[in-house]
Amino acid sequence: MSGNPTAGLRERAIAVLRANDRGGYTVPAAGLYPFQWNWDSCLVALGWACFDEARAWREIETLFAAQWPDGMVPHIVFHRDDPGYFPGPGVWATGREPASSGITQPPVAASCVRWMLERARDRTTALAAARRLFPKLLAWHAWFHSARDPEGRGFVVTVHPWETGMDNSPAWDAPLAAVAPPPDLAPYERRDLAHVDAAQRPTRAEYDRYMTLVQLFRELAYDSAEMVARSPFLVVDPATNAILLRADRDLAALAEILGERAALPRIRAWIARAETALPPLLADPGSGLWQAFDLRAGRRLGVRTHAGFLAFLAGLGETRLAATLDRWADATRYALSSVPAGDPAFDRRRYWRGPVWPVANFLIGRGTGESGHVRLAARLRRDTAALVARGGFREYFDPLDGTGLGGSGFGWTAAVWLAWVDQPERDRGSDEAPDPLK
Ligand code: 9WN
Repeated sequence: MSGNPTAGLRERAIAVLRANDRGGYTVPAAGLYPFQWNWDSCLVALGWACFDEARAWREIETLFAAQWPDGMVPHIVFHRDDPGYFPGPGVWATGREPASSGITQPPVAASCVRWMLERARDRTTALAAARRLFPKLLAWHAWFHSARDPEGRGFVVTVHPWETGMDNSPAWDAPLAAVAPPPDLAPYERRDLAHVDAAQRPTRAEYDRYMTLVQLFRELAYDSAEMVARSPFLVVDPATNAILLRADRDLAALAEILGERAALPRIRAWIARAETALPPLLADPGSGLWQAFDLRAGRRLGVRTHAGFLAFLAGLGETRLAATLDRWADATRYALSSVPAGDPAFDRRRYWRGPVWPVANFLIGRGTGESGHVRLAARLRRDTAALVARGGFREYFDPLDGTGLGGSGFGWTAAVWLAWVDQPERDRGSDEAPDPLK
């Protein structure tokens, strides 16, 4: 329809995924991110599932082909080398086949597999793929709940900002300040700045600390127990924990559907432990916002970021958190800024320190919608639609004027369009249902 700003975007989103397809896996953005990233791939599969289900399943299976013997699924798989990104396989030097990094990323896979299975038109292919994936998903979750929660306390720990997927979030400023780059830190050259304006990326000081941690983990031969024992950066990330709890619930649902009932007691125990441990550890008493906890300093960090709203995705968002979200959204032209406007850390164009991320809007929108806050969910969806219609499939956006930022032709932004923004009402929660806030 002429005059409709969203006309043609479905076709353009499909074209983005096809252009980023490297044969079995999808790069997040050509040039800037030339490999397979863990949570990008799982979310991108939701986009593929809207027009090519077989290809969607292949995306997730390709990722899990790089699973480590201990169950860990790496944050990057280097199917082939590419000089356009740093640090590449030679720097990580994990000695794995296929080559991969030695840290992980938020575990969205089980949730994506469940969504894909429940919507599948081709049930036979979907059931077969889900059956193959189930033991691998279970092994990854088991790794999280043991290697990253060795004392069984009900929360998992994170050893590198890259594991959170929200690299330069202001939540990591204090714990990262405690990471001292050694005098022998190997010299390196960043490649991201060849693709994106430096004002929209992490700083040199942050990269020095990212690389200090990589160098340490390499020296520790990527031994999980050693990494947790020795990493100077050790945090409880609200995003990773909320996503894992949600993924555990989806894994339990998968176990029911697939007849894998023997796994249920174990999964239910993980869920029960997390439900008890997470709210008192992470929720700010005033706002209900989940905030990162610094285990080395022994304190909740008190830093406000959009990650805290993922409590909804975990099924643990309180009513006062919805009121907090409402106020936060009102403070910018486009919701949801990654840091609240007016906060001293707010930096409208710098990556995870202010911009709106469509992928975060999707996860938070899902959670709020399912928790009954449908007006908030509809708002996140509407603003995401407006940003993409205005600026294209960018990595992130300025929350004040909507300028598109970071990478272009971005995989998970296209996927979020296909799997959420462009979906019929039944798949995104009714915009008309009663809102508990009203
Ligand atoms: C480091 C690919 C990834 C995302 C992360 C995002 C960014 C990488 C980087 O890009 O991180 O893993 O080099 O900046 O922060 O969430 O998965 O899109």
